[in-house]
Amino acid sequence: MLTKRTFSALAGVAMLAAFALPAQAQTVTLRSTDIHPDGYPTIEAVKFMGQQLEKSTGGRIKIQVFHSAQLGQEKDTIEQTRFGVIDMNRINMAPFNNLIPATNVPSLPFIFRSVDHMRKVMDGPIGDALLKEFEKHDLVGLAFYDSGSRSFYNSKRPIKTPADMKGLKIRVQQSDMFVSLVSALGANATPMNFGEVYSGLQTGVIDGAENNWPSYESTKHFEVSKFYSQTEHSLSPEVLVMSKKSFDKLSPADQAAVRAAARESVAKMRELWDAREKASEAKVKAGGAVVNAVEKQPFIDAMKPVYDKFVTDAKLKEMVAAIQAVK
Ligand code: BDP
Repeated sequence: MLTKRTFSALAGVAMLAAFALPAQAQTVTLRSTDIHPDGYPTIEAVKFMGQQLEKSTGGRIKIQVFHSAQLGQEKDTIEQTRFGVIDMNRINMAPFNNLIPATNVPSLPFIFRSVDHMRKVMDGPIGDALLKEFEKHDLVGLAFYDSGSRSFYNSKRPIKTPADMKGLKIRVQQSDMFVSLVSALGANATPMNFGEVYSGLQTGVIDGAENNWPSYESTKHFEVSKFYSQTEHSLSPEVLVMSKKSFDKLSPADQAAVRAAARESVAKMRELWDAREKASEAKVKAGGAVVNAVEKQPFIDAMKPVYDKFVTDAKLKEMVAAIQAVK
C-alpha cells in the first residue's frame, strides 16, 4: 500500500526524472559557418565532425554547415558567434589577430619552418594554450586545421625580391599584423573581405592578394591575378571555435563529445588538405597561372619590424621562443 510518504517520495523521483530527461535527451543542431564553397576541405572536415558527433550522441547532436559565406563574411561572423547567434565557426586565425593578441603568433611571417613543424606545435601544449585564449572572448577553441602556406599573387609581375613588391596594392585579411607584414615589404595593404577580392582584382582596386593554393584556385583569383610567387610567408592555421553560449547549454558529457569529434576531424582535414593542395596547384597552373619560386631570406630579413610591433609582451615573446624551440 502506498503511504503518503512513499507517494510523495515517488512523486519527487518522477519530478526529478521529468526534469532530468529533457537535458539528457537534448537534441540540437549546431549551425556552423564557413566562407568556403561546398566541397572545400574545411567544409568536409566539419561535416565529418558532425557525423562523428551524431554517432557518439546517438543522433542527438548534429552539425549543419553553412558554406559560401551564407551566414556572412568572417569578421561579422566572429561577433555573431560570440553572441551565440551562430554556434560554430571555421575561420582563419588572422581575423582574430586584433581581438586576441596571442593569435598573432601562429600567423607571424616565417614563424614555422615547415608544415610538419606547424602541425607539431599546434598539436602540442602551445596549441592547447592558444585554444584556451578564446575562452576569454566568449568562444571555445575546439581544434586547429591546416591552411598550407600563403604566398603573394598579383596581376602585374612576378615577385622575386622584396623590391618587386614596391607600390603594389595588396589585399589582406582584417588583421593589423598582415597590414604591417605587407607594409614592411614596401607594398600598400588593403584589408578587405574575402568575398570582395575577385571583383577588386578585376576592377584594379587592388593589384594582388595572398593565399594558399586551394583558395587561389577555388575563388578563381588566378584568372584575374596570374603571377603567383611562392613566398610562403605565413602558415596561419584555420581554427574551429564554438560559441561559449552554445557550448554552455550542453551537458558536460555532450561537451566532451563535441571536443572529441572536433579532434577526430583534424586527421581527416589533413588528409583532405594534402590532396586538395596538389589538385589546386595543378589546376591553377593548367589555368594559366605563372608560378615562380622565391629566395626567402631577404623576405625573412624584412620581417623584423613586424615581430617588433606584434611580439611585445613577455608572454608573446615566450610563445615565439617556445615555437622556435620545437624540433
Ligand atoms: C583562406 C582561409 C579563410 C581566410 C581566407 C582569406 O581559409 O578562412 O579568411 O583565406 O584570405 O585561406 O580571407
